[in-house]
Amino acid sequence: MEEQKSNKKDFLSAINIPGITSALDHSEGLVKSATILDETTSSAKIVRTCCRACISNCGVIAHVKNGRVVKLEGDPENPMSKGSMCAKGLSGIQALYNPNRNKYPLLRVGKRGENKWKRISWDEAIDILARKLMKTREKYGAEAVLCSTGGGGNPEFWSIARFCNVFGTPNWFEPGCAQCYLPRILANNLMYGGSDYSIADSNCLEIYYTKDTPMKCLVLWGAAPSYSSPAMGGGAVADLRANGVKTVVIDPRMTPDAAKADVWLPIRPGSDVALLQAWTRYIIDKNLYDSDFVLKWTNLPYLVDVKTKMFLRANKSNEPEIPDTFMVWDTKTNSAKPLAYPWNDDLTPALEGSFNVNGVECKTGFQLLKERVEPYTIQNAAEICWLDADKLEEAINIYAQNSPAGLCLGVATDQSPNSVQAAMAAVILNALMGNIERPGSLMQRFKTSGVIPGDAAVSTYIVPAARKMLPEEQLKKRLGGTEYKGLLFWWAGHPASVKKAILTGKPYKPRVWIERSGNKFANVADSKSWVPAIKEMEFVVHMYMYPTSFSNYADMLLPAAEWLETDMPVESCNKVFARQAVTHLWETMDETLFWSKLAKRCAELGHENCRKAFDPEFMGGDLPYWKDMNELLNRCTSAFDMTWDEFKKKAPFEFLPKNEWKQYYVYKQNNPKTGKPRGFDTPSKKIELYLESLITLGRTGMPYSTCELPPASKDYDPLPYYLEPSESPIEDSELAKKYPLVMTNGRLPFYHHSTLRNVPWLREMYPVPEIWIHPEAAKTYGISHGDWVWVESLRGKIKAKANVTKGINPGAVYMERFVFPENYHTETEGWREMNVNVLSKSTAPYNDVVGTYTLRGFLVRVSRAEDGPPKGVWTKPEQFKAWLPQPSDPTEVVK
Ligand SMILES: Nc1nc2c(c(=O)[nH]1)N[C@H]1C(S)=C(S)[C@@H](COP(=O)(O)OP(=O)(O)OC[C@H]3O[C@@H](n4cnc5c(=O)[nH]c(N)nc54)[C@H](O)[C@@H]3O)O[C@H]1N2
Ligand SMILES: Nc1nc2c(c(=O)[nH]1)N[C@H]1C(S)=C(S)[C@@H](COP(=O)(O)OP(=O)(O)OC[C@H]3O[C@@H](n4cnc5c(=O)[nH]c(N)nc54)[C@H](O)[C@@H]3O)O[C@H]1N2
Ligand code: SF4
Ligand SMILES: [Mo]
Repeated sequence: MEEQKSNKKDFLSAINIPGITSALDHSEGLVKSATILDETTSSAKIVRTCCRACISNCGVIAHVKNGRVVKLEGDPENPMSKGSMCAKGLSGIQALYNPNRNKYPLLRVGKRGENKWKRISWDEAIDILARKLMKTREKYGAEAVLCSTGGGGNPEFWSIARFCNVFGTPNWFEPGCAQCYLPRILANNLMYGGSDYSIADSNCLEIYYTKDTPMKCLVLWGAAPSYSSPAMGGGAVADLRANGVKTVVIDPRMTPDAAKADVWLPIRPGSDVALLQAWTRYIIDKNLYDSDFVLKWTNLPYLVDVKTKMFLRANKSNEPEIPDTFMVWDTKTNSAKPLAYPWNDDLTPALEGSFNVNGVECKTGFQLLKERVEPYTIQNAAEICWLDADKLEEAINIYAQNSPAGLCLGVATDQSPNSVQAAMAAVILNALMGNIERPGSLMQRFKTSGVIPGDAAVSTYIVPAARKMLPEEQLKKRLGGTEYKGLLFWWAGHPASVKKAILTGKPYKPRVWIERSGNKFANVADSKSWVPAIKEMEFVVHMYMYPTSFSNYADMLLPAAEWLETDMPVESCNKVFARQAVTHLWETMDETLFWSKLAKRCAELGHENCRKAFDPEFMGGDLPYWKDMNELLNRCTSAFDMTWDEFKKKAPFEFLPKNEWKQYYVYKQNNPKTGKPRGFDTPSKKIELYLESLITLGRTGMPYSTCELPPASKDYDPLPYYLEPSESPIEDSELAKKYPLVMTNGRLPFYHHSTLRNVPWLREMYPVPEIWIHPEAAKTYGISHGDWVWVESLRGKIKAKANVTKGINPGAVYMERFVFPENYHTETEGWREMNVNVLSKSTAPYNDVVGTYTLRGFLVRVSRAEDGPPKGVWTKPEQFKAWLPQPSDPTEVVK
């Protein structure tokens, strides 16, 4: 306990929230954490590792004494975190040694929710579970097994998809996915084939060597890296600003990044695509775009058959390296002509216009885009988005007049049914200005190390998803899979369709559920609506580091390892690092191993595909399952001709010098097979701003499916369109009378999703969630700063503490998801009290491509609560003492 006290001062001085502290000082090392060494740790063993308390992978130096971690500090060699760590990471010791950790596998003995368990061995647990899975498969089909994972922070996201593919169930989901990142990476993948533009997810590797980039302007659109990527993106953005990069922030709230922006646009939540369209219209109208790049390297000059919505083709290619030949309108000869890839100087293709080609009505892609954005004048967008028209125009000009620039989306636009369209519109805005693959732009195809062998869409995880293992007939049974084919990019299911199937039994009923993440009730929309569904399940397993509210509904609890107990290679720009276990506690297990053990037991019980998944010959190029972690890790580090042990000793090291790793203008590189420029990784080799492949995806599942699927109920739209939120303050005046405020959310720097509410240091800093409300609105509803308030939507009612601030759009309110471990075994179960997902919406409309539901931008009302905080909730520092680490805990010395 004393040790904890003495370190707390260091902790508070070390936490890094760049915007809150001095943004300008970041390069000088807010957390040049070497300075926080003290005498209690100086004789300790030093272990170099990487944090994983959120989706970043900050470099960490752990101090270990007698096998016990006593201190954490940032690793200055990490090119992205540069020696910084945030509050979440620095409090890792309190998470690791938390007395409430899941320590052993447990089997329920009392009634569900009674919290009575018996300890069993891992072998027993895996055997019981494997038998249950096999029986379910035999009786109802493998599809009756449902798995779910956390997206944010699970170090091995794909291990669950892999198990499902091998076992034969198409049904797993993640509460992020269509609500997080998928819309963005899908749009980037289909439109140009490279990495996306999302700093908040610790991407955009262009920005980390901040002195080298010629970037002049950065637009943070619904992204708050100083909160969501404090030690990495937040720090880099602060350094860029210090170097003179202009910033524009589009966010309903005055975040630390907004506070330092050249222009802040406090947009109405959920209205982003209207604003994106207005930016496009303005840039086209005023001829601000890079016309040479647009003409030569995007597909906008190609002619589209207005009726079929498909491009006219002079011929089709069967070679993946060689694109089809498309038609353009040649203004010199006034006729349609094929344009041989990549360009023909003899032609003068029209960028805009409508033409008749042999009786077929055609328009260029550019013309269709121009018509699409036509309604979104500055004035209209200002009205729709509740913004000041002059500020809006100023913001566009800052972006358009300061190239090279980057326009970055965060997760905000992923969280409404208009998600994929926002992601597409942002690619369009980057591409129109030529901000792709040039120095100073966010969208790049830099080289990678090969240490991450995955076949997965997102390659920060070492476990590949083994998609081909899922039989075609099983893929066709994926709940929501036919309608929302964009999910195929992540090979995932649609949560709302899964819930419906459990409740109705149609088209069939999932019966066994393995869940492996934090508190699901905090992360899924309309969380109350899940309760009857969970109760329907015959068998529920929860695998996590701690029990959560979800554990109340489980029949088996499995103890997962904390990041300080796990091993994994980590890539960071042009360097590789080793996350290495610094200790092992109780009987916790790295999940990367758990899923292979489960597959092995199923194989022993007669599951043929599970057996084959261990056979290197059968798996061919795909990674076979591993009997232990060393086998997997050795395979990964073989990319460097090293064993994991050798790698651990050598790491960190550069896998390429900075200048070779950063490759710009990849599209201009010669492709030796064709003798032509390599182009972009799209069917046309051009940037596909008119996204024809979205139509193909909706009709067939290609290019992501392993077989042709039946078409979705309607074609996906190849151009972005604006969809007004279904609970609209503008169009539904009856509803808006009852629920007048638009609710939104955004990251808290102290927590990662539902996690860490059991960490004393963090709960002391932010014990209960605040609702941000503008003084005008607060006055209207009789609320003062610090009041307890009720917040209600059509779906439920929760409490929050009022933060009355001018830093929010007057028509909007903001609060985050929150859970209370101190209440897990009470009536409210710790998730019903102050969790904004009690209010959010999981019913239609869904995004047409990926099925996104409404986490942000729905309507609420607020009123003063006379009776103080919810029952049982802890707010005082001394209350958290119960969660302090116990010095007597067993600890294994890792050699
Ligand atoms: N209203 C609203 N809802 C939201 C959001 C929002 O902004 N507003 N955000 C959405 C987004 S973007 C996301 S990504 C989701 C997040 O939803 P989830 O990912 O379900 O969130 P958590 O389960 O809280 O976080 C996952 C946690 O898993 C833990 N973990 C790490 N390693 C392991 C492991 O090996 N095994 C197990 N079992 N667990 C491990 C980590 O603590 C990690 O933080 O929530 C979504 N829900
Ligand atoms: N501390 C912490 N860091 C995290 C996480 C965490 O839970 N905690 N989660 C990780 C994950 S999984 C993700 S996806 C990333 C997300 O990282 P970010 O994209 O930065 O996520 P948020 O802070 O949720 O949302 C960004 C901003 O969008 C604003 N916003 C809300 N509604 C709207 C809107 O309608 N339009 C616009 N333009 N802006 C809006 C919010 O006020 C917020 O400031 O963060 C990652 N990092
Ligand atoms: S940002 Fe914080 S929690 Fe995330 S990896 Fe870095 S130190 Fe850990
Ligand atoms: Mo996320």
